[in-house]
Amino acid sequence: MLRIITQWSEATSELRRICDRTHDDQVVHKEATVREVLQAVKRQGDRALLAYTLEFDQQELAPEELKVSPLELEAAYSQVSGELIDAIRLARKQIEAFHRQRVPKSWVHFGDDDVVLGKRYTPVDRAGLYVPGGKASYPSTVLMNAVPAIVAQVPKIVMVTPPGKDKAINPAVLVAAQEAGVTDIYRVGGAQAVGALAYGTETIPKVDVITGPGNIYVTLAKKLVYGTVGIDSLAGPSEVLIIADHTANPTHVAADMLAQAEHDAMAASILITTDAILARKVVDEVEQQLVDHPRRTLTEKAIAHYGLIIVVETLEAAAELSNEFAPEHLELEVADPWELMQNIRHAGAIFLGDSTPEAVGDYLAGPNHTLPTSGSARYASPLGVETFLKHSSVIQYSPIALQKVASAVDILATAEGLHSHANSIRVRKDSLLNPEP
Ligand code: HSO
Ligand code: ZN
Repeated sequence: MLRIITQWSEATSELRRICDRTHDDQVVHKEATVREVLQAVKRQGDRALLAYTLEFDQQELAPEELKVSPLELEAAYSQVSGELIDAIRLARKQIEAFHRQRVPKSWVHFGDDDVVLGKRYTPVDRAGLYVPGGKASYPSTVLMNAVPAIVAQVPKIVMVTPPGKDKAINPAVLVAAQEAGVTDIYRVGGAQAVGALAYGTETIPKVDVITGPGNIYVTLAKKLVYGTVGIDSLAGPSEVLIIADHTANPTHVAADMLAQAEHDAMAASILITTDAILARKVVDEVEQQLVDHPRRTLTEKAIAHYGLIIVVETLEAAAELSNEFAPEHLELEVADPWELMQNIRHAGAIFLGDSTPEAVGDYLAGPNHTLPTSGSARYASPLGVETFLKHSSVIQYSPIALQKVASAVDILATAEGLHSHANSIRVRKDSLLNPEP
């Protein structure tokens, strides 16, 4: 059922179809609902949150239940295994170590005549992390969002996540949040949670930046509140593109394609290979590994609609197609992945060689797993410490330095018809002519 194609024109049109898979017609209709939800949260605060939680999540909360209690946070530890806690701790440590490397640092440059120029980095005051509920409630995603915010030294970090059955939240998510250092957690999800973070309610503080993945309603809500707050990105369904040559292992390639497909019925798994025999082996392997897959229906759906194998003549051609697609995840399963990487221009994360499956990066290699999707790797980067920082430009001129540029500023200001701009230079004439020693 995995299709193999060999025609270049078919390959490019199929890649375009897969890349554009999120732009469905229903979005317009959903956007109207999301606007309504956001408006209600803005006007009615907590009351709207509780009403939508009842309507969309079928959970009836009292206002004081919106915030997860210290008791529930503590209890989460007894609901997960010791080995999961250890694995979460290892992942946190490695993600933190990676994100601590090359945190952007403030700098100043002292030029001639005491011109001082620089950049001053400061964190946002408050960050809000969205964590999905249900199937996609991942502790790894909590770490990938919270740890960079902690490293950026954001003073207040809050998390929102929808309540499941019996108002419960996945205990592994609660453990991961605490291990990362987040304890202000609110039991609310969907567009209403994004509205709460953007506008603030009686219980939930307004934040400056909202990060984290979610379903289409969450994504549309993030898009609509952008401007009131900052956001990380608009996450689409996950995707992997694997470039493989004759040295690749078909069992491994198939496993990695399925690891992406099992995320979502709209996830994309693409193989571009120079080896037609490998292509056929991967088709068989995928079939075989699907036989007793616990998420078979969903995974099969993803493979059927957005699974694809393209056979090309050369690795250069494979890289060209990959650059067109700009995948979220790119695996280079070839004899010399470093050499091939020279040809890669657009990808969210690049995994080199057979012993680097995407899963290692999804969990604990250290780099972030929140990556640009749907072709946005052409212009965007992974979530990082920078997502929670901004910088101010720093400028200081001495009198001598100002004197040197005074007439140029005057001329520019006059040319723009901005009298007071010019005047702000002229009124300093005295101090410019008689600079302090
Ligand atoms: N591959 C997903 C991240 C993830 N995988 C979470 C497992 N858990 C998107 O990059
Ligand atoms: Zn994954």
